[in-house]
Amino acid sequence: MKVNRRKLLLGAGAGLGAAVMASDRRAQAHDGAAHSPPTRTSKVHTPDGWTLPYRLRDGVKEFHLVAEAIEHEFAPGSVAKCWGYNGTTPGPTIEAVEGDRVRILVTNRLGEPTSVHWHGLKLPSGMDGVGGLTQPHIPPGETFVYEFTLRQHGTHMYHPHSDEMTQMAMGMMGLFIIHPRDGEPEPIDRDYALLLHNWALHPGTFRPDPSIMQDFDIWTLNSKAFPATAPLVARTGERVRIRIGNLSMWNHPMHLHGVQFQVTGGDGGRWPKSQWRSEVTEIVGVGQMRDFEFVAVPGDWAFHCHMAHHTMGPMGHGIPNPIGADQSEVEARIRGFVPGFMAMGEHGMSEHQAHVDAGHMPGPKNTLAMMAGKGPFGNMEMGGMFTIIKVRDDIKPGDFEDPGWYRHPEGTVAYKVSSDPDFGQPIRRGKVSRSDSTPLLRPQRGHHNHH
Ligand SMILES: [Cu+2]
Repeated sequence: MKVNRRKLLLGAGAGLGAAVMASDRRAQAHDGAAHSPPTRTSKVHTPDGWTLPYRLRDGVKEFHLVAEAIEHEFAPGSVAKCWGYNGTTPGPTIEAVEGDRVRILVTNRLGEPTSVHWHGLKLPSGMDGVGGLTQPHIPPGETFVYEFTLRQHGTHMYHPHSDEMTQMAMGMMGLFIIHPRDGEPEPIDRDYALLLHNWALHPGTFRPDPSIMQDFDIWTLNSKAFPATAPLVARTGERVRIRIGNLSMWNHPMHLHGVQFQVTGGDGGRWPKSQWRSEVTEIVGVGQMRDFEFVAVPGDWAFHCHMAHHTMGPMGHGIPNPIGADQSEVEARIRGFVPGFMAMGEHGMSEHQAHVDAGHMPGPKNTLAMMAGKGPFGNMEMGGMFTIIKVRDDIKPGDFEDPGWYRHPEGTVAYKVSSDPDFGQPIRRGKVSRSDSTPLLRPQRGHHNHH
């Protein structure tokens, strides 16, 4: 029976059969019985996420997505009411194999209509999920069925095409990964998938603001902000792939330390080997996908967006640039009416974290520190779209547990040779500004600093 159905579907002259089957499928979609037990094909590891199990019904892989409101934690201290699929943002990763026929039920448990667009997939126009254009929007409470055959492989995505701005801003998105039928050109030992996103969760509020166009303040990998992002673990010598999709509203130059990776695929699926190229930073544009591959070398390697504001937690916008400004007088005056006020930023922003750590700055409720992340050598002063690739010699296959901090071989860590700012005979050109320099180099001055 399975064979017949498949033949009907794939056969050329299946007109009548297809019509009969269409009604058959509708009936099946409505009856919850006669399922095979859920199966999980998970070759890809979605850090901080998961792969959606499917049920095999008459040779079709059947997935069920539920669009719904959820509670989500970006990192400890920052919780929000978001929208997602099956309880999470991003929604679960859908994995299947080239040639599979998939049926995806979508139940709408939101308060407004939705639809799902299968971003990058080749499919019949009526399965493309554009509400109003290719199908009616799915009203609240209803379940629609999408069904198509996968005729490609690579890294793809899914997201709503109904009130898209709001629903994506609230977290509705997921990865759709199709494995090649005939294997990989280079065998992959660790296959990771990350979805880039941005959020406008104003400090002290609990719902992302969908009206924001540029002033996003939380930048995430799989909806987690560093230091809450899971590390990507690998064993020395393993071939690692990181698939990256971008459903945020900014382009992200993703930068990997320690190795040159090869870009092996993009929006159009996997690229022929002759088109692979070595990079250390690759822009993943809005709505794009890229596949990075490299052979793991031991260490703790930063992997992050290179837009410096995207590796930050929420910060106050529109503040004057304090770098180089002596704020001691102003600070004393403001303290007169705001006890505990602390001016900062004179020497750069890194003192910010030190103040937060010292308890000087409790900050507003429900937000993240602007710069966070503790490393074995102190504060990392990073947040947002940042994680760590942790490569060790003794990681077992299939082990994704955080192995802790890297133990550097002796003599391989940068070290101190002097505490004197005037140390050595550095070669300089131009004029050195004393006002922004380390305080030890400054002319001594009292509390009242008149010009
Ligand atoms: Cu970025």
